[in-house]
Amino acid sequence: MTLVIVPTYNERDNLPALIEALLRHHGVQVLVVDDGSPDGTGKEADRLSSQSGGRLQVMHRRGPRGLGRSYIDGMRTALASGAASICQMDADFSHDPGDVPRLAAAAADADLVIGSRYVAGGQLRNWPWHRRVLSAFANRYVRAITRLPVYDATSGFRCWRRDLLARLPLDRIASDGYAFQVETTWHARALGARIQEVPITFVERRQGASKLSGRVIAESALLPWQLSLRHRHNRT
Ligand SMILES: Nc1nc2c(ncn2[C@@H]2O[C@H](COP(=O)(O)OP(=O)(O)OP(=O)(O)O)[C@@H](O)[C@H]2O)c(=O)[nH]1
Ligand SMILES: [Mg+2]
Repeated sequence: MTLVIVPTYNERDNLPALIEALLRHHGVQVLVVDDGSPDGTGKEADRLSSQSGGRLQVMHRRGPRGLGRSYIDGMRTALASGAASICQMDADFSHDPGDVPRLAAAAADADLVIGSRYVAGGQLRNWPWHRRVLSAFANRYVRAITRLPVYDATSGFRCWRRDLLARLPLDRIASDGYAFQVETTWHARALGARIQEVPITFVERRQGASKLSGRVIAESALLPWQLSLRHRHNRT
């Protein structure tokens, strides 16, 4: 079974179509991790869950919100569920739910599969130029400093083989936005994981507003330096 973790904050209008598209795939289950969205995403998720025949679980988080914390809580629950592979994706249709079986299948020969915009065949659609520049720069920056052998380390569309995810030091991961993806990739490599990138087409969000903030960008700018310093001191 493949469990897809979908963190949500104000994604009510995207959620029904996303869940329908995901549950169309045999052997796929979904865990929505909602951070008390003011727009009622959590309630909508509960409604969809009640019609899902047990294939959609909903976690309602309280306290400070955050993408990284949501993923960590979701990953713990996912590991407890016994899923063989655990995927993560955004709720806004930037990631195509139709790609999930392809990513999950690639996890047969890799420990971490990253849906990548920056390998041959990867594409960006309808993204404004300033987002393209920021994302391309961020990935080159991360690769130059951390030497991670990955072209899209900030991608949030991934599938983990269960054994690798179980070995990640989840309680030591502190970063939140895009930096969370970089930090988990870093740990994967430190654990000797086989990391594979498969091309995806990333599309501008369908509905709702972006949550990209200055704080998220600042965190992402600092993290590669912290990781490479840790590495020099031989800690992972
Ligand atoms: N649980 C939770 N989910 C979040 C939070 N912030 C963003 N998300 C979700 O995480 C996914 C990816 O969000 P981001 O890529 O950071 O930002 P975004 O809002 O999608 O921004 P754009 O894609 O640039 O429009 C989406 O499904 C969001 O709803 C948060 O604090 N908590
Ligand atoms: Mg998005």
